[in-house]
Amino acid sequence: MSNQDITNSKTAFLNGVAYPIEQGESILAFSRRVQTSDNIPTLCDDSRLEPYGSCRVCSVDVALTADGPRRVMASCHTPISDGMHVFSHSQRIEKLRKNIVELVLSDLPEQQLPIEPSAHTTEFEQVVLDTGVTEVRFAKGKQSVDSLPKNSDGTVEDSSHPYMRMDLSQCIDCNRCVRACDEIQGEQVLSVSGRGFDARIIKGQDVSFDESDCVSCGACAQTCPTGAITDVFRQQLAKTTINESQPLDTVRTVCSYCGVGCNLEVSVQDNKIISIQAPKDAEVNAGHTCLKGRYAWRFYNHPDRLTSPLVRINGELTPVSWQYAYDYLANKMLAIKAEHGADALAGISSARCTNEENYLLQKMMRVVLGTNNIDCCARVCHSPTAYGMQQSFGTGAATNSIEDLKQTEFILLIGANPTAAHPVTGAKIKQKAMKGTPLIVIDPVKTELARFANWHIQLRPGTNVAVLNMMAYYIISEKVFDTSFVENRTEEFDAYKAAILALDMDELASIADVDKHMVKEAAIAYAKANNAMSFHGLGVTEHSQGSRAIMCIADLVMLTGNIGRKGVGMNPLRGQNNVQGAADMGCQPHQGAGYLDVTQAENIEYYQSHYQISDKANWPVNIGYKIPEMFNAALAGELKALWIMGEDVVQTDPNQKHVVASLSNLELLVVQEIFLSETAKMADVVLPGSSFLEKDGTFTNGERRVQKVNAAVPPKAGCKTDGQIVVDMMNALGYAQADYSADTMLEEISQVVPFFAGITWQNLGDNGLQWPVAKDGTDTKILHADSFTRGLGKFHFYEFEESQEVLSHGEAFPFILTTSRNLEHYNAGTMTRRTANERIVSEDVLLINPEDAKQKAIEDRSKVRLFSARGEIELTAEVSDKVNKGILFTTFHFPELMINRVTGDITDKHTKCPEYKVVSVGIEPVI
Ligand SMILES: Nc1nc2c(c(=O)[nH]1)N[C@H]1C(S)=C(S)[C@@H](COP(=O)(O)OP(=O)(O)OC[C@H]3O[C@@H](n4cnc5c(=O)[nH]c(N)nc54)[C@H](O)[C@@H]3O)O[C@H]1N2
Ligand SMILES: Nc1nc2c(c(=O)[nH]1)N[C@H]1C(S)=C(S)[C@@H](COP(=O)(O)OP(=O)(O)OC[C@H]3O[C@@H](n4cnc5c(=O)[nH]c(N)nc54)[C@H](O)[C@@H]3O)O[C@H]1N2
Ligand SMILES: [Mo]
Repeated sequence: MSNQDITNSKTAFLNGVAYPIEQGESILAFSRRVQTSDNIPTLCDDSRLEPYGSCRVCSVDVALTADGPRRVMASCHTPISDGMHVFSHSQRIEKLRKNIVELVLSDLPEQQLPIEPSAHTTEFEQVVLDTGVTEVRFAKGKQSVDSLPKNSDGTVEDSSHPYMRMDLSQCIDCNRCVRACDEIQGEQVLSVSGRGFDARIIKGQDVSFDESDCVSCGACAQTCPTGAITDVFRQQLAKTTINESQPLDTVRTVCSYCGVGCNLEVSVQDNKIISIQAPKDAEVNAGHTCLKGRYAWRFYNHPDRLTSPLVRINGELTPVSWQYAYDYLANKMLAIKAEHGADALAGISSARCTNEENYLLQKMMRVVLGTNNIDCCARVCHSPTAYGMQQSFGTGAATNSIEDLKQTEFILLIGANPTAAHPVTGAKIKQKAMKGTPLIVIDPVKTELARFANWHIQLRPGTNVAVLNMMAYYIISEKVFDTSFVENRTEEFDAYKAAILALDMDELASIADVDKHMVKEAAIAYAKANNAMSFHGLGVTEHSQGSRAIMCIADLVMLTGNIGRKGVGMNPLRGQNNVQGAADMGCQPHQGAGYLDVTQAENIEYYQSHYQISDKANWPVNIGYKIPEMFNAALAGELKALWIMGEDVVQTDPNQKHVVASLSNLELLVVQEIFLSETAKMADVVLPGSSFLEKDGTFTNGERRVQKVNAAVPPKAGCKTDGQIVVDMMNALGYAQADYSADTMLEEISQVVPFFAGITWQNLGDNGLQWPVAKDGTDTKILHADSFTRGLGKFHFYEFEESQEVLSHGEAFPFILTTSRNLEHYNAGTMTRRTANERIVSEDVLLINPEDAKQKAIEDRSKVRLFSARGEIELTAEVSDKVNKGILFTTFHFPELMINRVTGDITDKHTKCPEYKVVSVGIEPVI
């Protein structure tokens, strides 16, 4: 752009050339945005952190006119302004930079100078190179290492952490690690102790990494410019495996743990993964992940990986060829279909697998085999969210995007523990709360975010409907609801209002064990906020009144008009990396790909014409089995064959004894897995699939964002992508399906799923697109902007009902157990238990209130017996005031304990989602 073209906009000059400036940017940000070759070097800057201005390497000359007097300013700190002249590489600036870098070097242990550029140059070494420093002219003074505490062998390294190592002799006091811990993760584990020359970074009260409260997100190691904090594995490999002369390849992909959908940058050499970091330009996670995404990936080439198809022969799972396995399966499945009909077969797909793989599995069940018996883990997770939000709004997915947290002025968090389960989003919520955004937490447990809440409504598990109705009561009776929104955009309000106002607040407060004044204050504050976002999790859904509680949240959102614009909305924190996608792709028994009701004539015709079905009599027209119904049907002998792709139902479904009995009664259990999970151990045929690091496809995160998954390494020897396995099987069953390829599969999906219309592999780009995506490729960040998908939003009233679990078993088993997850482990734990996360957390522990512990003579860290009407387990108790009297809490990650031996058969009335969150149990010490 010439100087004349831009005379109308605000401009500044960089080394004599004019560029337009943007409101509020610093000189550094300006110079990086206009991208000249004159890079300004920096040490303490990280674009994700607040400007710090301590290293002064980014200094530039600044003048008001081209020839005016110049002043030296820190570019990271100084705002650019109209007409400013910036000189980034004047002689005196270059000299200043050299001096600074030499001073920094003089403080560090002896370095080899000049630095040889290599493929693995650190950020600091690059600055040394860029500033042209080839020698240090200053005398070596007292070394910073001199003042560091020493290990017994005289070294200064802290190697207590499985993933990160700290060597402060390499520290240049840029404080990026401290700021990353504060500003990105919000953990405040790192700080600076001492002053001047003696200043050094400490963890907690100057303890080792493993003794500190570090949550191992790795943000410090990722930002450290020198290697003072490094990834252990990367460092080990540098000494052995990595070829230093060869640059590492990097592959961008999406994490396969939770539904946040963090982008990952995988560094690879010779088909081996060297490290994983978070790309800074990722819209979802902007250079941040939790320890699972960043570090818990070495399961991918663990020796326990399955590497051959296995068929049970004479009672033993025996390695066979793929062809043998396919022939065996095709014969068996076709024989079962011929004898018992297509509905004697069922499939469970995997929310850990790609959209394309999920789509293929439901296609195999519906199109090739002819049954709607297909479901996925959304059943045991957020099926009530999908159902409830469909009833209220017409679409069962998050209405807004996580980036809206930037705009919101109020947060309502119900039954979700995102600092453990969705850590990158959890950290964002925590940052907001720490900076003063009001927060309501409704949770029976004092979660980490509850500590930051203005109102922690610590209800009894199972009483959400009571508390949410109380909130609605106060919002209506205090007349703080949004009358115009209610009038213009909703229906059935009058009946709802009458029912709510007839409720007795004292009765509900006593049912839920909450203080009605606190509920009132919180409800009014929520209603009065200009823009409030609500988030919810399994503490809402996994209940007998799960779907109803969802509709109660939707009622509150409509009452307060918090829908249809930025910074508001109803946002389920979807669980698995691709649970949103698995349901979108039709892995549900009542809705096909794109959520079309499978029983409606026009939808049946739609699918039949897409799949060019000639034999229309064989097309399934009835709703298939939901997962709990599959187990019941197997037990009753009606279901004969079950195909499970990547779900460990034996460990994760409730009432394990019942699950095992059901699976044992099948004629054929097929499991597509990467490990011999508890379920795979029971299978007749096991097929070795591939992990997300070994395949292409797409995952859809909890904000409807479809993102590209790119293979970083090829499938482990002997394994195939899950998509290819299903394709092979479809062919073996006599259906011609082309080989698995992400882009052609996506093309087929975009023709069937209406809200994928404009999605192609090419146009997904790095940051994906949020559905619905119109044919022209326009995506949607906010749903229900001008009208709801169903037209008007619909109010629903439900009265609180006590769970049948408590009614039937509460007397004999007087404690209520609620089960959740911890940060370090993921669901069945097949993956995280095969990483060093196991060194950080190695068992499920049971939290018990101090009063209960005393009364039951249970000591902290002692073994207890936990029993219910279904079964019993023994585990370690931790005495904790995080739970109220009468409430127990644990996780379900370790098969040695198998917590689902004690959980029960009660399910949500509308969707059959299990009630994992309310289990009547007894407890006693093990003597
Ligand atoms: N580290 C890690 N991350 C994960 C997972 C993992 O296993 N480990 N799993 C992933 C999956 S599949 C999912 S679905 C998500 C789940 O993530 P979340 O939805 O956060 O699920 P949970 O932690 O099981 O439960 C959330 C909260 O509900 C509370 N709760 C229990 N009963 C009630 C109740 O009656 N009312 C209310 N209001 N709250 C209640 C619990 O105390 C808990 O704090 O996490 C995903 N992310
Ligand atoms: N007590 C209790 N139980 C619960 C819950 C609870 O809160 N409390 N929560 C429930 C919830 S929300 C959920 S979603 C379920 C989750 O239950 P699951 O879906 O059973 O749990 P995951 O550990 O995610 O298991 C997925 C399986 O897929 C395998 N896998 C991973 N990647 C791939 C792949 O690419 N291909 C193939 N073929 N396999 C792969 C893993 O090895 C693992 O065995 O657990 C439920 N169980
Ligand atoms: Mo889940």
